[in-house]
Amino acid sequence: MKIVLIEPRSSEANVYSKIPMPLLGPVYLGTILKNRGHEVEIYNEDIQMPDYSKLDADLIGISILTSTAKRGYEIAGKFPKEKVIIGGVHASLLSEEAIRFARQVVVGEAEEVICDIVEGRIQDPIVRGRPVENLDALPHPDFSLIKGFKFPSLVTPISTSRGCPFDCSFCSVTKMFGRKYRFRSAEDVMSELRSRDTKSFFFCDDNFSAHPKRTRELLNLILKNKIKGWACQVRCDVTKDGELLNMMAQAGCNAVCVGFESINPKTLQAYDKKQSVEEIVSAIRSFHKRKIKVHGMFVLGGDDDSAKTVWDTLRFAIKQKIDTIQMTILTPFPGTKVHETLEAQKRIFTKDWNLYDGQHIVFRPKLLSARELQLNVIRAYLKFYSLSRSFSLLLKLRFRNALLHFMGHSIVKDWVGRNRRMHWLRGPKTACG
Ligand code: B12
Ligand code: SF4
Repeated sequence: MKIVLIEPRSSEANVYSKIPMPLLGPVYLGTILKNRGHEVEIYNEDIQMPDYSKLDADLIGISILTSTAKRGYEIAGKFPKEKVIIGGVHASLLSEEAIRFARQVVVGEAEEVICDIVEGRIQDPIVRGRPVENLDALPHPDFSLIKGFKFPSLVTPISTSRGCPFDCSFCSVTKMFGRKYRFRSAEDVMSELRSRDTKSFFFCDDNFSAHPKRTRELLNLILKNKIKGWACQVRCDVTKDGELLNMMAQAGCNAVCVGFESINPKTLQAYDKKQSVEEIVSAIRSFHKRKIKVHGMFVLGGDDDSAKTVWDTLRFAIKQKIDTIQMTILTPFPGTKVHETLEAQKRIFTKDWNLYDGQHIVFRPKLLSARELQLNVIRAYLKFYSLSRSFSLLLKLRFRNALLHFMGHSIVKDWVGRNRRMHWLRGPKTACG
């Protein structure tokens, strides 16, 4: 059978758009189907746009996040419904919506059901996937299936675990992958790392150091195999284990993405983040001491956040010398606690999923208007990524940070250009309208 899997582009450039990184879901599924003898092509629209007038296949599989859902439904509309299946985080959380555009929708992880669906043994419209218990049993994702994906790639994503025991109120991960951590063995991860033609790796696990013993084993192997230049996502609490942190630095970790979320203690509590501002400060110092760059991610717009919180966050980021930041506006993704609360309080004013990308405000905050929060976040962002700060980094010969700041500047400027009129703050829209 000929199968085409598609990852839709997001409606607007986001902070990461300059470094196209595919979601692993379609690549895992494509690899399984290829190994089964099917003919598979994967399109990531940010990497290569398919020519839809010529594209034909027996089955089209579309992977959607909330921010790419509308585009995904638009793509689905180009094909007869009986050829289309949809999966991914958004489809899993709102399967009743997604099924209007497809013959079948998969809720959750799809590796264990995909062949049965494609080969017609499962025919239910909404199919419950199953969490993969033995992640080592999965094939290594074959990126050559992605049209236009160049080797050596700039960065290759790799996943070594699934699930997260925390349950932060704004996050979709636990609803999608469950609260139980599942891990690949260090050996299996290492054999994947060794096989890749790439300049760097991004461990896209939600928490790379969730299982310190396994992480140590993996770091030892990475050290032995001299794999250099990688980044990962961690929580602040990793820095409490100085020895593990030393190993990460020695094993070539050059940057970490950390969900600091807020410097307002009340907001940290409301998000159920289970970390304090003191822990954030100490974590940044510990990373920097070991020359690991910090990408700090903040979520603004909790009920205790005011305009002052936005500017306090900016001052904090500059004072603590965080290398790069992402100032996301709280987004009530379907299925999250934040969504339930804001929906019950009738504070969500648009369900235009294109706006659910963390950069557009879609609900009424408590202590300031939606417009004020939006403007303050963008202005603070512009200050952080200002040209003067970028040039000053350049003069200090901090080339990597200077480059990222220039990129940040151009992305925020583009955003301002496109959103100057703040059209979505004027009238409500529906999910698919
Ligand atoms: C790597 C990553 C990124 C990368 C690359 C993302 C990309 N290409 O879109 C970067 C850093 C660029 C990024 C950016 C963003 N991200 Co992100 N990201 C991730 C992360 C950490 C891993 C993704 C991954 O590969 N997972 C592992 C694979 C195996 O899972 P999967 O792709 O979901 O696939 C499985 C199922 O969904 C299903 N499936 C998937 N596709 C299909 C298709 C078919 C046909 C079928 C049947 C089944 C199916 O089966 C797969 C195998 O089990 C996830 C968190 C997570 N744990 O998933 C967040 C996550 C996906 N991101 C999220 C968000 C919000 C964003 C941003 C909007 C904001 C931000 N954080 O900056 C942007 C927007 C990106 C965009 N495309 O518009 C949210 C999405 C929430 C939602 N409801 O949509 C997540 C879940 C994180 C979270 N904390 O909630 N992200
Ligand atoms: S934000 Fe991070 S720690 Fe919190 S639930 Fe999501 S993945 Fe887990």
